[in-house]
Amino acid sequence: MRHKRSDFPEGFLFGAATSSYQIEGQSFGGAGRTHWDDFAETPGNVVRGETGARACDHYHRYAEDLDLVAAAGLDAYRFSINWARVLPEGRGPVNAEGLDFYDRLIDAMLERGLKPCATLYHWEMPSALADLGGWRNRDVAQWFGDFTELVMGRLGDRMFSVAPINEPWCVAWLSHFEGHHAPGLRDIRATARAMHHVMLAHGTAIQRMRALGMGNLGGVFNLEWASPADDSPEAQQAAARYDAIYNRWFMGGAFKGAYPALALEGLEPHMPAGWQDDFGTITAPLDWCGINYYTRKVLAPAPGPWPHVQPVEGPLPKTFMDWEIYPDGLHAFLTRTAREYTGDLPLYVTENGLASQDELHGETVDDPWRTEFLDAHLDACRRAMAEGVPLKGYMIWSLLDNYEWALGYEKRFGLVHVDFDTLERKPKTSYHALSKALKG
Ligand code: PNW
Repeated sequence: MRHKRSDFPEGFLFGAATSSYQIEGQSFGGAGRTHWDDFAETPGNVVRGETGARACDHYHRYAEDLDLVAAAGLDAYRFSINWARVLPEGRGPVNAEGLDFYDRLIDAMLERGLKPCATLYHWEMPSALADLGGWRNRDVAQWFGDFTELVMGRLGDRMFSVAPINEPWCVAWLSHFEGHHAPGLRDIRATARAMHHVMLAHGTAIQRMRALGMGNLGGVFNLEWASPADDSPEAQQAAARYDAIYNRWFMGGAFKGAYPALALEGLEPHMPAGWQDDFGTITAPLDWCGINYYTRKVLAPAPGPWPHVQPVEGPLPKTFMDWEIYPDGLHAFLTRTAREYTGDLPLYVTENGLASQDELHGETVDDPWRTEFLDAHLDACRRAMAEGVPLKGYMIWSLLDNYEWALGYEKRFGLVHVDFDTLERKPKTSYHALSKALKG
C-alpha cells in the first residue's frame, strides 16, 4: 500500500466490516427465518437461488475470524446483530442461544483489543414480522425499538459504537421500489411507507438506547454520487432527483428534520398519515455519522412514470460489480456531508471496498486491485481531512468473501478469501499489504 498508519492522525480508527446474514449461517443456533430466506428461496430473485443458510459458518468460526481482524492490526470490527437470531418471531420469546452468541462474540473482540461497532439491522427482518407488512407497517418502529432495548440491555455496556440501521436506502428503495432485495416489491405506496418507517425506526432505536444511558450512537447511510449524463437541464434535473431519493432523503430526515422536495414530488401522495409529525423522533441527536461509499451513477432522464431517471453506462473502469471506481465521490460526500448536514459531528467511513475476481495461485490469493482501490479511497479521505472534515475512521467492506445478497457467493468483497466448499479462509495479498501498512 502507498499509505501507512502514520499518514493519519493519532487515534484514527481502522476497521473491517461484515453483517450477520452474510457470514453467520442462518440455519445455525436456533435463529428464526428472515425475509431474506423467503426472498432467496423464491426462484428468480437470487443468482443460483443461493441463501445465507450456511454462508461462511462464522457462527462456529468466529474466533478464527476475529483472530484475522486482530492479526491485521485493525482497531475495530463492525458487525451486525441478527434480529431473528435473538427473537426468532421478531418479538416474544428470546432465543437465549442467540443472545449468548453475541455476548461471546463481543467478549472475544474485547479480549483481542478490538472495538465492537454494532449495527442492529443489516436486513434480517424476521419472517413473522415481514408477514405483518414489515417496513410497510408503522408498528415496525416499536418492534425494532423493543428489540433494540432487549439487546442493548444485555450488551450495551461493552459497545464502542452502535448504529440502528444499515443503509436505509437499501432497506426502503432498493427493496420496495426496485425489488432487488427482500421483500422484492415494486410498489410506490410500499416504498413511501418504507422510506418513512425506516427513519422512524432509526430515531426510535436511538431514543431507546439513550434511555439506557448509552453513548456513541450514530447512523449509517449509503451514499452514491449522482453525475448527470450531459450538460442538459433535463439530465441535471434527473441527477438531482436521484440524489434526493438516494442520499438527501435520509441525511435530510436525520439531520434537518425534512425530506427533500425533489423526492417528495413523487412520494408525498403515498406517504403514511401524520408523517410530518414524526421528525421529533427521526432527528434524535446522533454522536457520529457513518458513510458507506462504493460508487457513482451516471444518470439520464427517462420517459415513463416518476422518478423519470435512468442510469447509463459510465466511462470509468469498473469493479466486478460493474460499479465505476470513483474515489472523488467519497471526497465530495465527506465535504458535502460536513458542510450541509453534520458540521463538527465525527464522520466515519463505515464501508468501502470492491468485488473482484481474485487469482488463486496455491497458497496465494492475488488481488492487487483491492490494494489500489483502498489506497485511492484513503487518498480521498486524507484530502477531505486536510480541508477540515472531522473524519475519525475508515472501515473496509469486507473482512471475508461472503453472501453478496441477490448476487449470491460469486461477488467477492473480502480481504480474506473463503472457499465455500471447505470454508477455509486464506488472507489475500491485500490483507497482507494492509497489515503491513497498519503496523508501519
Ligand atoms: C452494501 N446498490 O450494500 C451493504 O451494506 C453490504 O451488505 C453489501 O455486501 C455491500 O454494500 C456490497 O454490495 C449495498 O444496489 C447493496 O446500490 C446494493 C447497493 C448498495 C449497497
